[in-house]
Amino acid sequence: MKCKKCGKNAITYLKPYRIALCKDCYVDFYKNLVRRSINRFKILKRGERILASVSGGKDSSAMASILKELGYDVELLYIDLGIGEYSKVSEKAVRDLARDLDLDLNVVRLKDYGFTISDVEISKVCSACGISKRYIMNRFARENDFDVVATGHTAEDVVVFYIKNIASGSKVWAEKLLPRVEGFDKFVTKVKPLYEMSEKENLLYVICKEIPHTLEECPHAPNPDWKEIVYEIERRKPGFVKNFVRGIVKEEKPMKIMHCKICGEVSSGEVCAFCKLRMKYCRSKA
Ligand code: Q46
Ligand code: ZN
Repeated sequence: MKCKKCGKNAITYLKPYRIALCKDCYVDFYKNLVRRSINRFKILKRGERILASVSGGKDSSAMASILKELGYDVELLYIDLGIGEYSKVSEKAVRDLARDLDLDLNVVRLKDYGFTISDVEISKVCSACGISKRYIMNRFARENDFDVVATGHTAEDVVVFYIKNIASGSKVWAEKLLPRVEGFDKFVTKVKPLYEMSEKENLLYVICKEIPHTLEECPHAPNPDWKEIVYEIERRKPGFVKNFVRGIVKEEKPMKIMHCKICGEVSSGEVCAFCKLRMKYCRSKA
């Protein structure tokens, strides 16, 4: 198989685009895809200070690298959740990433809030982890004058989230599915620069560019059933995932703003979900 652009030996065939590419042409192709996607959905504005939340995994490492490559003003944030060996391996990958990309790295440790994810009962781990990450990203970004928080969510993440919501009968929270959600009150703007990119495309990019990342999975990673269903549809109908995310339409949802009576952050109740976690798990009961 030859590269369609330059005729060298191809390393991949991208079904949604029906194109075979060599390593160098793939890197250019990926860069153009992300650039066009950021423009199409107005995901980022020039001059914005971006806090890129990185986990050491392929997707957020690809995001950090491409944002730097595209000339954005970006710093990294790593949140140490205290998940044993996994957190250690992840932090090492993130430190290598920051060094190779020459980007400033900020590290926040959940244990400094009095608990870690290892203190949470197994059935609630991912929910507690999600709450903690969102809280820390938002608060750190605001307190350090960042304009946006960028996360490495992929097109598959968005599709799985959408389908799971529908399948469980709950109303889809549309904002979580959008590539850019404007900040308000104490919320900083959240963006997903890899909104249209697939995991395979991100992995290929980090491999081609030799960008530090780890393939180590969190020991609490949920059952991959839903993701496998999405992969299977994509296998049978190439382009499904990209078409799906493009088709997601914004649902406006008025939201009543309240502030947590303990920490003052935006909350849907009197006490925010993060402070409830702290009250339950904080060792010092501070
Ligand atoms: S939520 Fe759950 Fe992830 Fe947190 S506990 Fe691990 S698997 S890291 S994206
Ligand atoms: Zn080529």
